[in-house]
Amino acid sequence: MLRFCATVLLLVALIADSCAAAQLKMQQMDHHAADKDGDGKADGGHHDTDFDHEMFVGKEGAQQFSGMQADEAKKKLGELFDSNIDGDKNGKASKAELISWMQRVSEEHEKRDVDDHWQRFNKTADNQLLTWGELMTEKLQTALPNADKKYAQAVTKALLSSKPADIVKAGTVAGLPEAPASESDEIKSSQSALVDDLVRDARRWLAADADKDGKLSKTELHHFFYPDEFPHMRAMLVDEALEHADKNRNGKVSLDEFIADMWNPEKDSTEKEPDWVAEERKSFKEVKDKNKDGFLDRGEFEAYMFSHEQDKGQLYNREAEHLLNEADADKDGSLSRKEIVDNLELFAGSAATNYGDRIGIKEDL
Ligand SMILES: *[C@@H]1O[C@H](CO)[C@@H](O)[C@H](O)[C@H]1NC(C)=O
Ligand SMILES: [Ca+2]
Ligand SMILES: [Ca+2]
Ligand SMILES: [Ca+2]
Repeated sequence: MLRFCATVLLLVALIADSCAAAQLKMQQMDHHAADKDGDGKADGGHHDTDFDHEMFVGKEGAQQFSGMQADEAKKKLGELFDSNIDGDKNGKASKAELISWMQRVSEEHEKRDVDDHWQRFNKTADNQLLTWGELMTEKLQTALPNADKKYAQAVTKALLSSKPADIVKAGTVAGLPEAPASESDEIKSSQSALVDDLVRDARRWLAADADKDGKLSKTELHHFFYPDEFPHMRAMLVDEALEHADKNRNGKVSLDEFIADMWNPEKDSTEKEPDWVAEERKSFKEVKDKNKDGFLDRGEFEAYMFSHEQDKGQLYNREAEHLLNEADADKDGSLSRKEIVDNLELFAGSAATNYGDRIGIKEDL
């Protein structure tokens, strides 16, 4: 159920407001984290329609659709079906076609996201290389505290003179000044988030720099932003997730650490432990902890993170099943053009679905 993403991607999301990738993953993660019983619906029966829309037409597509009138949106969805979704042109989208379509949507989204970043780094050609300093320059555009000028200058200096290997080794950024006592709590906590963020970036940078020339090519940058799809990024992801889960830093994850990593109610909360947590406890003991020593060691943790169940292919598979469940009116196991267009709200949303909200927005503008 992609729950390892809770570990990995929560952290990613801390980072980068600029990282659309992380945001999408976060939503995937949230979506499934809310669906503990795996029926494709968030528990309580409500399904996250934004998630469906992003899976089916992509984030950018969902935005486009949301600006359309229903009839225009239906026309566009039908065209999409004819030109792209129904690969073999038999008038029906099979489960395999749905999956392959969603994969393409995701690939295109990633490509656009990497292109966007490339442009933000002021790179004009694909064969250019990105330096760590340029990454830091971009980071400073959003991360820089604007309250105290001297402090901001010191942060700038520390970031621009930092080196990824040093950051990973030290677990922090050398020379990064303490936020002045006079600064707001917000700035202080954003500084500690910045350190976490940079440690993570540095680790990803080193793993992504496959040819070890100290710079990232555009392909390497893709691996930097979307590490979970590339085998050579796997060890780094395990390090990252372990760092988060293994709170007492003894190199293994206890049952308590494992559970706290996914369900961590407030101290004085009266929230009752949900059933899925009990199931996770059971699965920890019976499945994940293979040698039954009460801990997940690195190998066991890695096996869990990259188990079949967590696989991206499984995500598409579940989503295709969910869409079929919802929209396959004649139960022939595939979706006709009509079945898709009739379910516009399921696949892409429309102006009609939350008419009130959208009108409100338009009037404000
Ligand atoms: C890109 O160029 C703009 C304008 O010259 C500059 O302000 C910005 O800092 C540059 N971004 C990076 C990442 O170097
Ligand atoms: Ca390189
Ligand atoms: Ca074990
Ligand atoms: Ca059908």
